[in-house]
Amino acid sequence: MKTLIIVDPQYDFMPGGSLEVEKGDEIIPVINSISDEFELIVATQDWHPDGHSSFASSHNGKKQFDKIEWKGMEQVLWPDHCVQGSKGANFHEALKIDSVEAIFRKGMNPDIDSYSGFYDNEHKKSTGLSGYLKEKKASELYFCGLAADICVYFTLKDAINEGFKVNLIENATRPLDEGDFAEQKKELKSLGVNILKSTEL
Ligand code: VGL
Ligand code: ZN
Repeated sequence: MKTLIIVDPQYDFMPGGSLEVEKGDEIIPVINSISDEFELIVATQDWHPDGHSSFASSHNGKKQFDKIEWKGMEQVLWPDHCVQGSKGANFHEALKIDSVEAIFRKGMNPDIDSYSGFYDNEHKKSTGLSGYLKEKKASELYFCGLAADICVYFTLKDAINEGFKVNLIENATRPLDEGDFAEQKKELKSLGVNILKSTEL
């Protein structure tokens, strides 16, 4: 079953948001234009408590985008973003959500970040997305959303490891860092990810 997964289409990742992705809002009309192609549509939502450990503001003397060692892993310190119940955590209002069947939230544990829509960054806790997709017999997954080089990238890698057929709609995603994303696309292709445009669906 052809399934669309929309990663974190939230205001804080849009221009003007606290962790804005350049031209991030341009993906919204593209996603709206392709939703009829899919039998199942789900979304993920970054959903942090106030004072989350991934926020620079939670660490004395640290600046936004500093990197620290946290629980044995490298952690980028982000601006406060997608705080539960805040405007920035909401989906872009122009996104057609009537056909989104389920929303998988992530990043609620204050001590651990969660880029992927499937697992936290320690790979300890599942969001339930994989089991949901398998129960729905959703074998062919198409991904879009923000940010291409962070949450979309880690979601794609987990999707491959979970055994799904993985596609990335490249004009329905935007990266924080174009250079990082260019490298990641090479890696993803070598792992079997099909990268296509929305017009090729
Ligand atoms: C994201 C950084 C921190 C994302 C979420 O959705 O790409 N990036 N939290
Ligand atoms: Zn986050």
